[in-house]
Amino acid sequence: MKILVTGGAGFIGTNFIKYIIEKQPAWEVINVDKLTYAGNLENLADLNDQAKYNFYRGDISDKKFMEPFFKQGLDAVINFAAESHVDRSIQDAEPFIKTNIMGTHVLLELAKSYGLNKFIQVSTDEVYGSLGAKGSFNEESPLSPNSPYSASKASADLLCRSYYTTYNLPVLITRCSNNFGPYQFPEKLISLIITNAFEDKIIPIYGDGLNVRDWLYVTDHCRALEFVLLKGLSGEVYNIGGHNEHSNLSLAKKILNLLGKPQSLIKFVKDRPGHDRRYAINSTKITSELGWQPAYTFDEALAYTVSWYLKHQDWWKRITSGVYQEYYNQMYNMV
Ligand code: NAD
Ligand code: TDX
Repeated sequence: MKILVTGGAGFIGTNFIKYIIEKQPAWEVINVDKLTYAGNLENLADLNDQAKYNFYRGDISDKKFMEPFFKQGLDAVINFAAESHVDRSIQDAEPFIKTNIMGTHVLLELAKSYGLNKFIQVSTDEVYGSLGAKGSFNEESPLSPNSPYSASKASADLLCRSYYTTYNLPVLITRCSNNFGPYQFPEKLISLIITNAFEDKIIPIYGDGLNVRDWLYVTDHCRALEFVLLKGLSGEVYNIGGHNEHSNLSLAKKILNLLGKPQSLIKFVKDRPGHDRRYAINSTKITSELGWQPAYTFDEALAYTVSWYLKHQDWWKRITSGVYQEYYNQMYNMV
């Protein structure tokens, strides 16, 4: 198999490439990443001497740049490349439209022109919008995105759907719940709590802290994508989740306990505009049809993640200086 992974220098892409190279050593993996603020090649430095792994810096929305990869023949594309942070999309939606929608369109067009066996669009539960206190999202739930980020991901999903229906392109869409684990950029809740708490900085909790997210360890997401790659059916959507619902406040308290830090670090700040109240994923389909289920419990994966960040302080300290710091200061000024 020869696979093109886009956005492979980001959080989930990094974990996926490391996972798949170990699990499927015969596969050839091409990683194309623009290396935005969220892409970090240092994550994959240990793969540089692997003959079957190659990295190219480029933008998925640049058709000329992307064309040769498709022209030379691919078995599959796994499209992780995206602008992924909701708060950034609220500040400026434009890069989200360009990469998440127009970039996906370029990949679909090239796949249509040159052919392949599978096009996996890595999407998110956020496209379904927000839930009340009960219920969960299944694959038939209506798309009802509330942020520019989720609207851009939903748009890409609809383009993918149309390329399957209209051109019979073998597109599969996955919609996963919130991921956590090593290499997550410390702007997302769990990595932010760990890194801030470690430095005794405040933990900003939006609104009343009772918004609920359904968490999945990143390696379980990567395994699910491997299942979809090997066994998934064209035109299908697969939800991915591990039934781990936690309010943001209870999660912050849990992590502070793990780190032995005081709860007084928690600070309630101005709510995120359009903040989705609750996500919960029904993943019965991928479990019953493809045989996937999570391998890690939430507590063991969280404890491992906390210890990973403690062991890899150089990694996140390099990130939290510079560009990210500017963005972070801007966020605090919004409070
Ligand atoms: P991330 O922000 O950590 O990484 C995104 C990567 O894409 C970065 O390496 C970045 O450099 C690259 N990129 C951005 N624009 C690009 C472009 N135009 N061309 C090429 N590369 C580009 O994101 P992540 O958390 O790893 O998410 C990966 C994918 O999974 C995204 O599509 C996201 O929507 C989806 N997803 C994420 C989560 C989550 O909890 N993080 C959950 C469900 C789905
Ligand atoms: O400082 C914070 N304080 C806070 O209370 C941050 C960064 C977040 N939050 C809240 C907002 C959400 O309710 O925590 C929750 C999680 O926030 P994020 O980590 O920003 O994730 P979310 O908005 O849920 O989106 C994530 O999951 C789905 C990823 O960023 C998306 O890429 C993915 O599609």
